[in-house]
Amino acid sequence: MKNFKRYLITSALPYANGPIHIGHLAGVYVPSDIYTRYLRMKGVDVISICGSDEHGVPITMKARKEGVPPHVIVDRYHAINKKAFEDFGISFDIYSRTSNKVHYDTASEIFRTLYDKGEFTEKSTDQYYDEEAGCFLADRYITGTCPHCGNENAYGDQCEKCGTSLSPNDLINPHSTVSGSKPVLKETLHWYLPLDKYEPWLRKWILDDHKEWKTNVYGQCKSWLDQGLQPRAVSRDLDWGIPVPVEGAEGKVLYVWFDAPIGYISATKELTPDWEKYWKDKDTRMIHFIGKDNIVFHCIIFPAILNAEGSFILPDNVPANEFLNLENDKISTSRNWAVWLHEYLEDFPGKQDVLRYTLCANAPETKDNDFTWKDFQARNNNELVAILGNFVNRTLVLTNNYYGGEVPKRGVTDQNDNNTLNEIARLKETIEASIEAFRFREALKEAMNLARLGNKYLADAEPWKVIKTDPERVKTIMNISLQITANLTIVFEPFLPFSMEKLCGWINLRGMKWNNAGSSDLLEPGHLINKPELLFDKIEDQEINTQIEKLLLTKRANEAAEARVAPAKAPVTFDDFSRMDIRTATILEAEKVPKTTKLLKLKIDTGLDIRTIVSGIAEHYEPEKIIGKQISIIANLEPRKIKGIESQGMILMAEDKDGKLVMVTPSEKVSNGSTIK
Ligand code: B3M
Ligand code: ZN
Repeated sequence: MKNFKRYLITSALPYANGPIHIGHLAGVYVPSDIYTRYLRMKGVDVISICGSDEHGVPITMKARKEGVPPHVIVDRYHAINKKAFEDFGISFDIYSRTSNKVHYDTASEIFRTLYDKGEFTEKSTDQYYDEEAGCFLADRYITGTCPHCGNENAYGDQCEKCGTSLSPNDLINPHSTVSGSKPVLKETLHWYLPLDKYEPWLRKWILDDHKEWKTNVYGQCKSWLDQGLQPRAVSRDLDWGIPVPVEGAEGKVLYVWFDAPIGYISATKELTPDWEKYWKDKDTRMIHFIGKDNIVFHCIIFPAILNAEGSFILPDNVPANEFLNLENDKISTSRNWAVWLHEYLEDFPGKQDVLRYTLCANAPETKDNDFTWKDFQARNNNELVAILGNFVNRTLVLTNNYYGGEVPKRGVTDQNDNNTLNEIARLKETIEASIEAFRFREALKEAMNLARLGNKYLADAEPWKVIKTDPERVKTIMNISLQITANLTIVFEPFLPFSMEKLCGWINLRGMKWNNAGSSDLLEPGHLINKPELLFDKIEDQEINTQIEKLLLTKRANEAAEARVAPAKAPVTFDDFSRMDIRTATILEAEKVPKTTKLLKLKIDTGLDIRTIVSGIAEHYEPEKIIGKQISIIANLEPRKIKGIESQGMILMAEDKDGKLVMVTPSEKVSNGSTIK
């Protein structure tokens, strides 16, 4: 790799429309912070940039929902999120916001440069307009019926029921969520970035020159490029955002994905007057930390903008992560299915590192991953407490007991001592290589292996026994254990900054650099250490159960909110009910009724007889998969001819709010013909 003079680390600017949760931390901010802290310890010139993304429809939607102006929303969440990052030790050099003047100026200037160079194309299209509210409607502000599944609440950009992505013109019976009225099509002019024009350049820059990018990132870029890039509108009809800085663009603002990445530049300007050396010198290595949903914007659109502008560097790597799920379900703000950072801190005060550790150990680096509270507890109790905490504690307590806290001198070393000392140096190299490759899970595992090494060393050397027979030997053992401890403070600092800060205080060791790691002489003989406390505490089942119950309550509340059950029917008498002969039966044969889509012809054993029933379940069950299934039927329903076949009864099905049909099957096998009452 090229030798770079400095690093510019950016982390996706979170929308200031809600608080930060563990998915954000695991996907973007913990990895970017590990990497930044590591680079700082290496002593290289590095800055870490982040801030709030305060424009775009996500913000105006939230404001409309609460009935307040958008600035109220962004002020609130900017403050909350800035604090959450600080609380968790995410050590940005600046946490800026895209509503700042310097950002307005920077984004406008870049737009204007591209405009003056003739890099945009202009195009008029018909877009939905709300005549009652007097505004054009962003895709998310239009709902209507999905042409694919009939869902009446599909959005202009996507049907959340069947997952199809839509454009507003696809919706049947569209209406505006702003006023409820039926929108009309109206012509509007926008500026487009002709991505198709940059395609050959992007292909070379990514597919040839950046083969080292993570597979998930490279693969997504390749698939975008292979599909062919289209011109992309970089302006919107919206009343919240940065005005398009050209004549005749009243009421139009920059598309949020045009201005947001420029926020990295504006924030750097705000941070330092020396900003140009980070952005305009080819010796700067720029790295974007993002989640997978932001790949196209950071790998294709933003580079195309930077390239068109001409004076800026491009990212050298974009180590995007996949998504983190929570207890086997997608994290969702609207369903409150998340662990919010501020709530975590209330429930687990002082335990930021435990969360950082769990999220890194389980980071969705190559595929989506799951956070569970049980795993969180296990990582804490079995790894942080039992391995790292235990080793450090034994070492420091014994040093205090035997030598009044004074580091003893290492004497003659044996084979095991030498192997252990060599292993310290080797592990430092391994950890470093993993961090450099953005494989933080692996790096963390290797760091923990250093603590494991320490435990094994102590267990084999048994200083607590040897002290009685050979006190000289124990000095060597404790010296080596202390050197391991000192090394731990360095290699764990990027991952567990709060705990390592404490540990550094206990062993009185400050100002270590990354390259001090691997050394066996970090603590000089005679150096004084302090009295330790416990580095980590056990987390009890009770605390974990509280969290699991909290999620269970959320799940129930969501289910209740989502359930739209059919209204109750008029009461019937017991007599009415008992006139129905409901029984168990088993399906013997099943086949599609020719020339129909919904009907299956079933031959069933009712215990009374073998008979034929025609049932409208063909869209829900494949005939060959239901043979042998036990079902419930109404046995005395008057026979009916359906498509020329006599149907002798009806099978009972449960139908949910979405029209999904499932068979009502006895919970255990019973003999056919058993009555249901
Ligand atoms: N705010 C999207 C997101 O939070 C967006 C990132 C901008 S990075 C320049 O996922
Ligand atoms: Zn649909």
